[in-house]
Amino acid sequence: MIFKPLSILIAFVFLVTLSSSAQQLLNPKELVVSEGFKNPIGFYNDQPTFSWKLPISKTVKSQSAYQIVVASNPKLLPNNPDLWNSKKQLSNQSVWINYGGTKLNSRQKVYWQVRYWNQDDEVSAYSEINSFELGLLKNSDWEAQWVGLDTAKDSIKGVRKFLMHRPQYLRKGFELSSEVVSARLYITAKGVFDVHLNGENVSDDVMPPGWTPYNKRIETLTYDVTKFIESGQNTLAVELATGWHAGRISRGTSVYNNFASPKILCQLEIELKDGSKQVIISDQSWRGTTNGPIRLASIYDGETYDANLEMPNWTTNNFNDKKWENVQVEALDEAIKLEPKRHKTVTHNITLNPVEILTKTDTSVVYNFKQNMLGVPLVNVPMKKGDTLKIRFSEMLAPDGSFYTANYRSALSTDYYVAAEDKTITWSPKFTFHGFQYLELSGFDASKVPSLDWVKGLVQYSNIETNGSFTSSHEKLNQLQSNITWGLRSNFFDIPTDCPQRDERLGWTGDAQVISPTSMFNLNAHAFWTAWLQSMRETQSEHNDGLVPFIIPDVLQNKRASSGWGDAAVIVPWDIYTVTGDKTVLEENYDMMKKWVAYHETQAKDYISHMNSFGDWLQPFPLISGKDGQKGDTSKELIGTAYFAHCAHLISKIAALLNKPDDATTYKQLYENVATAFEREFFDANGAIKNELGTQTGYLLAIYFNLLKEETKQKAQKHLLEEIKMADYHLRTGFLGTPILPKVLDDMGEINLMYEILFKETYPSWFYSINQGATTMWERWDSYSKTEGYNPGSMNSLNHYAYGAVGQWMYERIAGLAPLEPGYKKIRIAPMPNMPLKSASASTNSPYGKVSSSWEINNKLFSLDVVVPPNTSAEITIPSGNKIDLKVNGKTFKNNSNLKLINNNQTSILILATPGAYNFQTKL
Ligand code: RAM
Repeated sequence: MIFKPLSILIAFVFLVTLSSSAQQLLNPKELVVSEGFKNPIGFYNDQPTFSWKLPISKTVKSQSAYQIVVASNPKLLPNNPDLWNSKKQLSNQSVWINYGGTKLNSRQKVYWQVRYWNQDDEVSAYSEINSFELGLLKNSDWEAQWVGLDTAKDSIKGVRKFLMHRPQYLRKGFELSSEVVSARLYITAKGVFDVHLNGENVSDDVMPPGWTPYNKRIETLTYDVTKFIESGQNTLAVELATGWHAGRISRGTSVYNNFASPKILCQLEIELKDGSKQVIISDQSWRGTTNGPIRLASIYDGETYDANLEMPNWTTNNFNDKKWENVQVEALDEAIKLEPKRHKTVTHNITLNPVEILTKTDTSVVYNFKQNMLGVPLVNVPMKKGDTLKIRFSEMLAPDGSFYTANYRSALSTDYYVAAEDKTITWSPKFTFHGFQYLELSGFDASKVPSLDWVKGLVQYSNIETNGSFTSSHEKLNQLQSNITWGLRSNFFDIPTDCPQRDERLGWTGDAQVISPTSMFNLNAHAFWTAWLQSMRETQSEHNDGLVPFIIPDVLQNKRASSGWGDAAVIVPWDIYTVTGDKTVLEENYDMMKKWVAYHETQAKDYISHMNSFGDWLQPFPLISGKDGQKGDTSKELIGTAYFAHCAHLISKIAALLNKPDDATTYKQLYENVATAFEREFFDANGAIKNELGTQTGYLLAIYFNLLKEETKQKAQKHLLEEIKMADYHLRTGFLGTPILPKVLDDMGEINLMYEILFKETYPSWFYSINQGATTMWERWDSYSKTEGYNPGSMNSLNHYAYGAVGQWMYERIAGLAPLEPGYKKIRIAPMPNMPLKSASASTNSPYGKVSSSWEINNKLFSLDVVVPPNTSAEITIPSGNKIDLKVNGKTFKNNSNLKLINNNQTSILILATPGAYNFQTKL
């Protein structure tokens, strides 16, 4: 009897919960701040934006309103947000909403939640509470000082007489009187570091803090170290090497001083149980030595480790540093900003095992990983006391099987390990990296037979998640996609680089400019690019005339720019905006863009550019011989003028988006003036290039950048086709022409031709390199051949991503997936099936969720699967004029609330789709 009313009550509560949860919309998910950060600590941005995704649900098509609540304590949410309450905002925007609350401060932890209203004005539950915690935002937040040993005085002279600083070991003991509630370690270096607390590795970060223009800004890292610290005695220990800061890669120009001894800056802030706070800083009380096991470490030249000099327990309390030296101290410099790192650090993300052992002699062995990569080896090798293991790297072997390193040029790229005992050693270098597919070991215990498990390849790149995938029925096209992806992985080492292996590895802007759209399909590289753009702005600020050097960070310091390279200042932000819809990247870089175009103006006379240029870099079969031939046959005047006009055009569009109507008019006018001059100077009435050599790239730039009157353009298109025919339907394009060739041919309706060029097997073509064994993109179309070996050109990398820019077209048109409105608010699904493909499919994570397009042809039946995420819409083009036969999810197509026919002609059907998953089928 007693239980009865209770069980009725329980049943009632259950029913109420059930019915209310049946009505309640699913809450928003995948909350992020700014460029995709999930619950970050040490966050860089005190004016973040907020983004979330709507759930996939029948009742949620779009958002009609949202509410964000932000508080300093999770207990205040959702009803008492003390920092910001956006209130209900009627808006379909679910991404990049600007924070509009109270000013936030360094170290502050901020909690937030969001809810939305759907298309029927039904409200969701609030999302889970997310948070972000700011890092140290200003130099004045630092009590610590730069500390380190004077390593310049004991350094040795390395390649080209550059100083090689001995790596340093620095430590500090401290005592805590009470237990720890929470602890944050804020740390950075003029150099690269690895930090330990009480014998534990604090993080897996590789070579932090990464590479910025160090004379302007050094990034800082924040680690939650609560679990590493205990009451009583503790030890903080740091390994430090030159990295990019004073290493040979810095080239020792005045800004990047080769004599500057590396230093660390760290501040450990601890909250104790007794309510007090204790701060341990880098200061004169630290001790250091250079007599540790890492003897030398250089990005280009490799690392040397001597196990005889190991210092057991040096990172723990159990060590006496009496014989170590006092450190030198340096005050902070107001001119060098310390700012939290604004993108992910490099980490070890993939482990590769070698696939075969190629050559064995008594003293050496060569391993093949069958994949070119950037990384370091992890060796597990039997050694004899006193012997030195030597590890060399190579991208390909010479046709006779010999180990080839000449294309590394002056980069020695060799690691050494000196054994202290007879035993199997386990070791990996820490402050260098290599680009390689083959690895040679020598100096191991010759009595042992080398085996595959002696080595592994630890693949390292900025810890960016994979964002998309592309696959098809064609093996070589899939290999090309794989090569593109590996090209990206191998060149996203904190900054976008040209190559990972030779004495370069620099932030070449032209390469970046052409690859950014493809990179965004494959990797979640939003923050990666915006971080590098900050470095670009800082570098440009050193030049009063708006010059953007062709390498960022600018180690050359030669005050030179190049058209097609510096234009990254305008094109990369635009590309990132197109893919993300995040206007922040346009706002942040707007002044830089204008200054760059102002620089264009200084290099032009009567709107014709005379800017220096690398031209259509590495165009095959140049008519000009010698070194100048590397720039291809398209004149620098034509290229410079084309980019001048294009950048002015982009700025006019960006100005309109940013509500700057006057600028929009001014830059549109400038674009038109330059375009008119361009046509007058370079094109005759028949649409042929005049005064200069006619090239594929010359026509491509004119057409793609919209620089010709309509009638001239149509004629120019014919000349382009002739150029292609004269090249026997092969590429005659270098770094600048290649990425736009597919887009132009596509716009011209020349899909068959583009497929023909893309599927060519002979030189120069994408598949040619695959036929020669490529597993990454190459710098030259013929960087290597199975019979001839390496191209003898001194500049010849097998891991250069520029020609991978075709990846964008593979996603957009082969599989058929593209943003129609910025950030995929509206999506274009328009696959272009063609011989020899039977199927292709791609997906990518848009800011609104996963979007995909996947088609197949079977028995003349075309089938297309698409996924359109919530809060977007899609225009879907079915490549068949046969509306009668069109089936959707197995049923004959009819207009309904989800799908509407908007056009139908002889070759295609155009349908507007609301969010959902659909299958379309039609006869071809
Ligand atoms: C090479 C670089 C890069 C290119 C420049 C012009 O040295 O590798 O790819 O942009 O030259």
